Amino acid sequence: MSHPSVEKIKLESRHLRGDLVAGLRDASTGSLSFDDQRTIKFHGSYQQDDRDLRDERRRQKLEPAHQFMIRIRAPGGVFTPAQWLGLDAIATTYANHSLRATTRQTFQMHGVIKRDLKATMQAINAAAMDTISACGDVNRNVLGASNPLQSQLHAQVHAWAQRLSAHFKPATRAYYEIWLDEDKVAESGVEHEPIYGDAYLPRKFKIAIAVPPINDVDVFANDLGLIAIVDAAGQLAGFNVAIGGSMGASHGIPSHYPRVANVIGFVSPQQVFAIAEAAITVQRDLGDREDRKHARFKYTIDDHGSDNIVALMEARAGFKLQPARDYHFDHNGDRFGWVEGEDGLWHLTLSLPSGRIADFEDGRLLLTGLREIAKRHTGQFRMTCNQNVMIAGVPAAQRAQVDALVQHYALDRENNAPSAMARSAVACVSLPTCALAMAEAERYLPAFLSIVDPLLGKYGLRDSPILLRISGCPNGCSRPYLAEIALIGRAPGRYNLLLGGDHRGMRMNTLYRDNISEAQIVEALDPLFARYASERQAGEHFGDFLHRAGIVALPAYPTHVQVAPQEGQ
Ligand code: SRM
Ligand code: SF4
Repeated sequence: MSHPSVEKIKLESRHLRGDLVAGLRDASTGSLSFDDQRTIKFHGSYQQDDRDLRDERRRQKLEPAHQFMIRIRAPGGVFTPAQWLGLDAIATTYANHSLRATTRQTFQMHGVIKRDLKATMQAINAAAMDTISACGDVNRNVLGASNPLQSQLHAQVHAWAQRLSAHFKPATRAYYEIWLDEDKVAESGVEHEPIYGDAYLPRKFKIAIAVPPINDVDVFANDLGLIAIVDAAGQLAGFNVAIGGSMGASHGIPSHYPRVANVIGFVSPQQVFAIAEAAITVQRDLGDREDRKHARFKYTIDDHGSDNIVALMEARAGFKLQPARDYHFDHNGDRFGWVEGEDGLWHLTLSLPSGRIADFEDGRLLLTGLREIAKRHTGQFRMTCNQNVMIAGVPAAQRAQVDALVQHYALDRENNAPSAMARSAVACVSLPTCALAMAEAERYLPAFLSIVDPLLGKYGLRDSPILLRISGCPNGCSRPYLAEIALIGRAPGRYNLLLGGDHRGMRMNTLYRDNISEAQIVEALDPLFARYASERQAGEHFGDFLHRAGIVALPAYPTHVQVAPQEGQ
């Protein structure tokens, strides 16, 4: 059966309403119609099925075990303890008893069945959160640095993430009508989407704000990156603007490639909305609406030429970009353990196993432990873009109480993980819920680490912060192309091995071995670890070493960040 194109579905959805109300009421199936499966993404949910059960259900002639993933909109990734407890209660009532911290600073819940979907959405709303445009062809969750050291700047950047998220929220009241029973305010044509228009964007659009020297948001992996520039007094002077980052790729299709964003200039805080709106509307108007694999902003930029796109953005914004300001990134990972903020409050970053917060069968009670902290905590929870959590804003006097709970519930990979690599490793969700997965990722990470750890130990590299990222397919949800070592799923048990990203999120890695097994991965890494251990220079990171030693080639544009002329150049 042929299906209408996503463009047609969007246009005919009456501003994202589709037939969702009727589809949700239909008790004869656990599924939604093809069209509504596309429409519901804009409301922050994906229809999935448990792929572990697929074959068995097919054999039994049953429909797939349909279920829904729900993603929270959380610009800047900040949650109050009350919101945390709300999410915990929702996950244990309606979902699969786990919360999944994502690489975009928010939570997903898996396993919600259609019958419970509306009640789940209402519970999320009652807990003062929503899921609007967490997925779909719109601006997605806006990332903001979680850097705890510069508390004042964090607050400002967080406010910007909130503002941008609110500004680019679709205007339609569809979400409120469908999920919260708000009176119907509009039928077709009555409502107006001032930024998106009736067909929304050709594809998803992502914005992130980084605060140098920490690139914890991987700002260059975003369609629009803002790099906070601080003046001599430590105040926010404005932002360098970077455009055209995105990780998605396909095996064997060279025209579908990952790309880092390039820095195109500087804007003052007063100019941020205008330049962001210019980027989004240029992409709305010029983006490819025929081929969804070629529809991200990066392709619009590469097809039309970066200079032309920048000129168009400037014309729409009504001003010229200033020359980019000087900035420097040290690293793109999280810093674990306690740090004191400028305001004298303390912040504890805990390393979570691929972001999965559950009570595991092996006895680790992460969900329970973090719930106990949330019951007592008076500050915030800040999610990082590396699937970790920060217990933020803890008065010095309350640190011991938090420490005791962390220890009691063994909440921290920091203490439990044998290697620095294990602490910072990121793996996407992949199987069993992700429809696009080709190989395991989250579920494979512990097994892979248990094999690589002895290897690191053999060469005295357990304390070396080598960045490992695994994705179950080339879409790159763990941003694997920016890792020093990446595994990208090809088929069950088989991966591409990519090497040589830097530790600052500014240089992508390159393909080292194609479609290999676990044994072959280990065989490939062993001699490289040996050489790194004996030949590295002081402070040299693994990815940089691989380049200096000529083991991987310096990747060509667009695989490393290019910067427009900076002030004074
Ligand atoms: Fe992603 C699709 C999970 C961050 C690039 N991503 C998916 C879907 C929804 C699969 C699908 O379309 O059916 C995955 C759901 C799996 C599941 O069962 O939950 C999924 N993506 C995730 C998360 C949960 C990964 C994680 O382990 O944390 C992240 C949720 C982010 C969030 O909270 O909003 C997630 N995805 C990313 C990132 C990283 C980022 O944004 O910094 C990327 C790379 C950056 C980018 O956008 O290019 C990413 N996801 C993709 C793509 C490739 C897009 C492309 O333009 O080619 C797809 C496939 C698609 O859209 O067709 C995808
Ligand atoms: Fe699924 Fe692929 Fe994204 Fe992993 S990278 S969550 S397998 S789409």
